[in-house]
This record gives sequence, structure tokens and C-alpha cells, in this order.
Amino acid sequence: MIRLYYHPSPNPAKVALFLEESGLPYEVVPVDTRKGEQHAPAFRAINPNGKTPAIVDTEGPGGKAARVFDSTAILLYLAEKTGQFLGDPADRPELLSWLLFIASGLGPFSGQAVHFQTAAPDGLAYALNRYLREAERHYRVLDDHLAGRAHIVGDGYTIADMSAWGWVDRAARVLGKPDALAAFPNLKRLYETVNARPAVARARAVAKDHPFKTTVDEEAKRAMFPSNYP
Ligand SMILES: N[C@@H](CCC(=O)N[C@@H](CS)C(=O)NCC(=O)O)C(=O)O
Repeated sequence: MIRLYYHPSPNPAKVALFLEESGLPYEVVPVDTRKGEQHAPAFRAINPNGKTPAIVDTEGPGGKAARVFDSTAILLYLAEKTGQFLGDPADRPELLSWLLFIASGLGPFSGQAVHFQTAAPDGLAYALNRYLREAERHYRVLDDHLAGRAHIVGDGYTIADMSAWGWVDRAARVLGKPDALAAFPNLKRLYETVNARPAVARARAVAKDHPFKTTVDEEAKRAMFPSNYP
């Protein structure tokens, strides 16, 4: 059994998608990051970085329970555990490269682009421009790579596509315009292909009935941006 520590946001969404695609049995533990539940000692024991997603695999290596945190680590762990969505072994260098490109580039710059558009104080035009342009640049790298390709790695659907989907699903918010993907037709095609999969609809339904906090008030800001409150 996998326990998925989940909040409805881009990085946890990738893992929910994998779990729905793979058919692995799992249960969801909601972590309301706007209420500060990511800082609870019990959750910090699973993810010392205090962010979602994280998992506990009750049957990890050697039959012992194992924690895994950080969406890319979780995707790789589960793909290796199940032997699914890793692509051809000959493409492993490509898979690792694109997974880490998303983990260290597309994802963080997208997150900061959202932060500076929606959460940062006014008057930070340089920072806003920097993160928006860098998010766009990462979209462009991926879009160029996808010219003439159906998937990010090799000929089939892999965890790299799932990982990209998690963030590209928020393209309008990241790039600050409703038709954000219009400038990236190859990425748009990949996004729409992944988005049409039945597992995506199931992943979107994960913890749908949980009353996650939606307002970003002072409590939420202190919970999500603790380094702003030294
Ligand atoms: N590198 C991490 C980033 C995790 C992350 O930033 N998670 C966000 C949700 S997408 C979160 O939990 N934010 C709440 C917080 O930072 O307190 C991963 O890929 O899992």
C-alpha cells in the first residue's frame, strides 16, 4: 500500500497521475499547506522539506516501510518499483535529463513566476520579469524538443510526460494569460494528449471532497512562505 500525502497542486498532481495510471493501491492523506499542516512534526518525519507530495510505501525495499519525498524522486521510485512508464532502457539518459530539467527548471521557475505575479508585494518588476521570462524560456526549450515528437522521451508515454503535465496544466497562471500554450504548439499537443487520458480525470478527482483551504490569508502566507517571516 502506498500512502500519498497530497495537496491539490502541481507537484502532488503528477504523483496522483502516476498512481492512477499504474493501478497501484494507494490511500490519500490530505496535507493542507494553507493551514500549515506541512510543518507538523509527523509530516516533517516523512518530508523534512515540509512540502507536498510525499509517499510512504508500506512495502518498500526489503519489505520495510519507506518514505519518498519530492515529486521526481517519487515518480522514479514508483516507476522502478512497478517497471512502468520508464520508457526504453536505451532512452534512460534522455529520461533522466528531461526529468531533472522539469524538476530543477520548468517547475521551480513556474512556481516563482506564479509567486511574483500573485503573492509578492508590488514594485518588484525586475523579479517578476526574470521569473516570467525564465518560465517562458523553459516552455520554449520543451516546445522545441517536442517538434516532430509525440512524447518527451522515446516513442511512448513516460514519467517525464506526467511530470511536465503537472506544471503545464497551470500554464495560464504561470505565464499570466489564458491562451498561454498558443505560443507553444508542440507542448500544447503533448499537454492535450496527456490531459485526455482517463487517468487524468481520476487524478483530478483525488481528495476532491476534502475541504482544503482556498483563501490566501495571513495564516496561509505564514504557512507557505515561512522564510518571509524570520
Ligand atoms: N521539489 C518539490 C517541490 C514541492 C512543492 O513545492 N510543493 C508545493 C505544492 S506544488 C507545496 O507543498 N507548497 C507548500 C509550501 O511550500 O509550504 C517536488 O517536486 O515535490
